[in-house]
Amino acid sequence: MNPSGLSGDQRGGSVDVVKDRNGIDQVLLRSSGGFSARVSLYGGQVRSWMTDRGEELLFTSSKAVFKPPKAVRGGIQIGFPQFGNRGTLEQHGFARNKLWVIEKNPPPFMIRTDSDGKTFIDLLLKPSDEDLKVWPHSFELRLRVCLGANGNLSLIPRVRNMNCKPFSFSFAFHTYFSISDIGEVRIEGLETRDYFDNLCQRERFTDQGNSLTFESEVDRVYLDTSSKVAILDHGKKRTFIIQKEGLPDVVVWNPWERKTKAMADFGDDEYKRTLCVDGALIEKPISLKPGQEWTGRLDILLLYSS
Ligand code: TA6
Repeated sequence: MNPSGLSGDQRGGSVDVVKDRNGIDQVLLRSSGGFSARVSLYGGQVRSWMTDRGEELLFTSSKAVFKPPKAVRGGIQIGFPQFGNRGTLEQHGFARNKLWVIEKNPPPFMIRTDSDGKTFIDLLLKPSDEDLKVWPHSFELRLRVCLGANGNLSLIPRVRNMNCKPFSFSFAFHTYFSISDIGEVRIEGLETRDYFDNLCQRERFTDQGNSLTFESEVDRVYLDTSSKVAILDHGKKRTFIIQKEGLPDVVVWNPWERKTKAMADFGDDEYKRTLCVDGALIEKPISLKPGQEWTGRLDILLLYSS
């Protein structure tokens, strides 16, 4: 199916909708430069992001369960209306486990979208009666997934309060990057920042100032970080540059050996080949008045080194 009219300007790119093995729609974005991305309407999750060389940039576990109601272990999951497991809501909120729809004519954006000449799709999630029972706030959650000709991936989330009273929420793009080996990567851009350590009852620490490397389990929320963070992968000779707006925090997670073995949908050794680095909004939830909208933005750029 080639649903022209689904996305805006495609110039040389294409947008197709295919069914997955559960009969759920997946949107296949292809850029004029030969890059592609696949987005599932289940969870609004980016399931794949592939280069013009056919290299997959996002990790998906070989043990992932491709059957609702659990989110597939990998890709880019949406954490909304919370990230974490506090309160009565399920871990990381319900948005990643709900069926979204394609929105053909989204309302105007309040920020630059920079989508001209790119291939993109707009998705929408509204709460079901079941969602309203666990989180009694009417909202519209929108997501534009945009693929540039050069492969850059942009995610633009929007949350609108459709209630007659204010609500607050947190948000995260829980992103499983595919890496060569956990011993071969480092993160730059988080030096000297404070972080909550989930391995120490969320105690607050200050980063010591070196780039972050990995020798054991890490589960941290870096607070109020700079707008640019880089994941340098020496093994694959490539760097992911993460640029973000409206998403001040960064979650860094690698479960390491013991925790990975405890997860049924994570292959025993796979912690070596993935690293989660999430643009997020956690420490200071956003409060929206009735009718108000919040917009964020995450751009992931790929650079190769020789
Ligand atoms: O900080 C990331 C984190 O919250 C970890 O604590 C870990 O539980 C991970 O997300 C994955 O969560 P999930 O619910 O997808 O198994």
